[in-house]
Amino acid sequence: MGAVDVANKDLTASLADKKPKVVFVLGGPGSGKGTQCTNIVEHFHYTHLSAGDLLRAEIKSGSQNGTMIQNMIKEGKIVPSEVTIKLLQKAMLESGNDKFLIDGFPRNEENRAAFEAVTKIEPEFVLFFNCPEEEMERRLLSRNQGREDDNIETIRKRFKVFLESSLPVIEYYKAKGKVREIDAAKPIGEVFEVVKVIFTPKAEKLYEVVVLHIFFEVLNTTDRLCNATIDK
Ligand code: UP5
Ligand code: MG
Repeated sequence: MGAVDVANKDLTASLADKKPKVVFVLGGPGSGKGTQCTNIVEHFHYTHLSAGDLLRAEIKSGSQNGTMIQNMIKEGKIVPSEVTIKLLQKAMLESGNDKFLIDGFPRNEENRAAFEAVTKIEPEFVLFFNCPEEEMERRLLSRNQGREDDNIETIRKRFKVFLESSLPVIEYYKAKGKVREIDAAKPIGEVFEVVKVIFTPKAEKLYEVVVLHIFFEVLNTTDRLCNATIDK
């Protein structure tokens, strides 16, 4: 066994010890994955790992894979699973947290199967931001963050890859009852209201219902007492 294999095995073993909770955040380019992940982190204390951001950081770091990654991103193509999975594993281990939003991954069936096989982690659920292409295109063309893939030619390629390769992953998890689909065409705040309900623990939701019920009971009783006093 080579030194690289040993290092990979160590990564996997240490991650398995952590038993992390993972939510995959999927949706087309510009559907709002990153924007909503930032909100979720603030409210629910997850660690946000954007596979795209990790790959872009890898380019910047001058790693030996940098040029290959850069070329693939420019073409809207999917970077080989082993590269992305290693970056995700490393980021998960380095974080002190055990709750992760994995944004923009898995992007194809091979990504999905490789992640589960290597890490032995199954997502708790999959958040799917569903947004029409015209809206996503409008958002990407007005983003202005200097991303090399935010030009109309690459955007069209990214849409094609999403439809052909990434949607089947969402269908796979749908068949397992794991997909929470959200209408992502709405304004940011409205989308987050729906997201919030999905992340709020059941016990907390029940508590809110009980509190509301008690509140209305008290209101009713007060109303009845007032009416009774007036009648007297
Ligand atoms: N915005 C957001 N929500 C809005 C709303 N509700 N209403 C109005 N505007 C809204 O949002 C995009 C823009 O829209 C922003 O300006 C925002 O303010 C506005 P953002 O939250 O950034 O959308 P997001 O879905 O994150 O878009 P992004 O472009 O990041 O998605 P991609 O999936 O295309 O990009 P990613 O970085 O994940 O991947 C880039 C490339 O890396 C891929 O094409 C691929 O080549 C490579 N890659 C891999 O090979 N493997 C991987 O696993 C991951 C990436
Ligand atoms: Mg993003």
